[in-house]
Amino acid sequence: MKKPLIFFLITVFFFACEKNNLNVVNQEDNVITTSGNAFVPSTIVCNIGDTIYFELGSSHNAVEVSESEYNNNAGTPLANGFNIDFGESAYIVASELKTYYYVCQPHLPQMKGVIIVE
Ligand SMILES: [Cu+2]
Repeated sequence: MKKPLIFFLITVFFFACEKNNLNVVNQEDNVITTSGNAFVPSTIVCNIGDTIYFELGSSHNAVEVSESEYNNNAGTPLANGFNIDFGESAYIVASELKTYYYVCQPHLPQMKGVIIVE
């Protein structure tokens, strides 16, 4: 009687692994790099729970700001927002259903980006 249960658990385990791998593939698409004074891409649309990777050039940072700071080309960090330092490779998890606004502080007003979580 135990064999079907073990088979079931193994099947579930493999399906879980397969789903994980699919997520990893999606995550690899969510990579933000820098080129000149721009984030590439400057707009990312992702799903809640996705991981977003930043690979910043040495003269660029990525600081989350409020929507109004973003619209005013201002760089005051958002309280409890993400703050990725100059030249850093790091990631965030899009854990909130919202639009994340971020800027590169020394290259305002032109260097800005958004992450739209659907
Ligand atoms: Cu910059």
